[in-house]
Amino acid sequence: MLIKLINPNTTSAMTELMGEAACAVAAPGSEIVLATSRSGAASIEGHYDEALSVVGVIDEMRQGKPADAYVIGCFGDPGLLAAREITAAPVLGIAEAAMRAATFVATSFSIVTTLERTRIISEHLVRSYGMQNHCRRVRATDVPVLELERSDSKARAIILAECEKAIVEDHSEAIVLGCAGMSNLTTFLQDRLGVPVIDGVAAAVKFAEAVVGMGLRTSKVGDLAYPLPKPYVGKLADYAPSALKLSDDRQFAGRPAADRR
Ligand code: 2AL
Repeated sequence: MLIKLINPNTTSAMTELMGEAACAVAAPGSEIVLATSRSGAASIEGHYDEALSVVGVIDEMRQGKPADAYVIGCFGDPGLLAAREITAAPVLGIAEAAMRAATFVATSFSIVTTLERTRIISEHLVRSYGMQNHCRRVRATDVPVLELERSDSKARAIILAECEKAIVEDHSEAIVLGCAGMSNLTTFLQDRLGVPVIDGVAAAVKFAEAVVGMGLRTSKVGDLAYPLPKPYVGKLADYAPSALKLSDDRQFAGRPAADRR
């Protein structure tokens, strides 16, 4: 099974970090293909960064061999529903996957994320995924995304302290890591906190394996149907649905991956 893990930001070191988290949990038959967006922001820390990252995600989905499943490796899940529209292969976002995984092992969780401004983005996601009954609080650390990449950074200690507060003050029973750049912190934090710590990259890869293994494909009835053909103009002319070359994918819609070999 081929799972394409797309980093919507343009920092390839972060893609490598995510790749390690993905490969650590992937089943022996899963091949993880890493892709770093070639256009957009070095880190995604706001609505603007997020909106503009979607084109890079679509580009990576159009590149190379079609995958059995796609994972969008940024905690805002940028472009998740748009990505689901253009393929019948399952597409998973790390925020949704992490929150759903948390509900299997705890009745409540807190999300510990990066900058204060990204807290609001996570709060939107909590509501859109219907997680209000489970998410006690979203906590920002004010650690910038790229700070997570620096070996001399105090980020680990700051994140650990925020997680400790989540357990004591929010009475949360699990921690959801609110950034793909935190995917190497799971063991470090879990060992010190004594509660489940969920990295969305690992969760999304495992859920992708499960969904593909069940022979499920994205529904093409309703809002996730292929985009309607129509002209696109200007800089986005190449993104007109008719230019997306979805035909190979389209003929497999609704059929299990196993039937395609
Ligand atoms: C993220 C993430 O996961 N990658 C990125 O560039 N920004 N999310 C976040 N909350 O900071």
